[in-house]
Amino acid sequence: MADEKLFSGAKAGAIDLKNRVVMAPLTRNRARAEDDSVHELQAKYYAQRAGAGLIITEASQISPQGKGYAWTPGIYSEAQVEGWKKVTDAVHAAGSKIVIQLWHVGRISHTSLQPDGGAPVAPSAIGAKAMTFDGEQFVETSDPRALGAEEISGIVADYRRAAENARRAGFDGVEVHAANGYLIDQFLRDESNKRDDAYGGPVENRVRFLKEVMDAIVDVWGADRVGVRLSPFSDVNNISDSNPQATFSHAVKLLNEYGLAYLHMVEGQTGGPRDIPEGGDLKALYDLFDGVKMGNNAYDRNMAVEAVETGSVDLVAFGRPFISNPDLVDRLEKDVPLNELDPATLYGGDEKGYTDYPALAGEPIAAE
Ligand code: 8OZ
Repeated sequence: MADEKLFSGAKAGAIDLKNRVVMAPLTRNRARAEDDSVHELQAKYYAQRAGAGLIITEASQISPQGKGYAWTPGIYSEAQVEGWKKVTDAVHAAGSKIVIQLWHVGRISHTSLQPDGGAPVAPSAIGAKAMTFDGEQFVETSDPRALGAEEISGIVADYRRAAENARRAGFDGVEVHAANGYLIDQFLRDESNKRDDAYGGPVENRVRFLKEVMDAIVDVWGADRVGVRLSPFSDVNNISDSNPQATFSHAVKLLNEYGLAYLHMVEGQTGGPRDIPEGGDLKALYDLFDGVKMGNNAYDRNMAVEAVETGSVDLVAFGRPFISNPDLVDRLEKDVPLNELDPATLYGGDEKGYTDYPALAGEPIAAE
């Protein structure tokens, strides 16, 4: 075993990790079309990747309204809980820990994906002009309607129910998806949140929705089994803010109060360059958080080893490399080449490009 700290055990709140390599949340669009549930295929996929110290599932909608793409899984129905139980059992049997990423897409949706074909919801009626996939083609997101103040408590209740469902499904904790231009991020940023009530205006108000969601989820799980993902300097899904440093300083200070399992940051552009825009200071944001820091975005082995060694982060989440390398941790430890990713099989489909990437010759994949 390599003796770098990256491969040593750690704790993320109450969750014991055998190493500091995390499988990042990765949308793969292979849930069952009829009920957005996962099944044996996903159990096999995640268990194959149980070399990770922690697995974060693909983003999973907390309600039918929270859905924005075809074939993403949910965590609001009994069938979905039953399906996720197969996944958590398989991952635990293969020796890792797994948390589910709780997701509401807000305005990043299309009427064809919404209950009764209605408009997606958002803090304000401002369209993202982003793209989504409706099951047949890529389409522009539909213009949203602004949430009524009285509807917001209902969405918080949906997060609570999803958190409770996650417990029943056997997860080790949950990650709140507050990144990448989805609903919580839409509330945080002043471009997408023009509300004039208690949820909009100054940043103290724009963080209120995040706080209410966190309060509900922490009440279910205890703070030490809850993580949060932010992407302060990403404009993915056409999100923007006039002063992300100020907005996210406020958000991180709020999150720091809970004593969470971890804070997970997308460093730079989601899935793109790691550059931080002028006026942005990622380290200053990390420094506002006293707990476990998880970094993500385009890390390679050397960067990850160094980041953990120097303490700039405690855990490193790998995304795409985990898709094509089920035995990623083994390969990183041995410092051997990685399999290439096949972009054609990223979203949707079956076992091809999902559970058929090979481990190193002669090495078993974790689950086999
Ligand atoms: C890629 C495709 C669809 C959704 C995210 C959940 O960006 C996603 C996502 C990624 O956080």
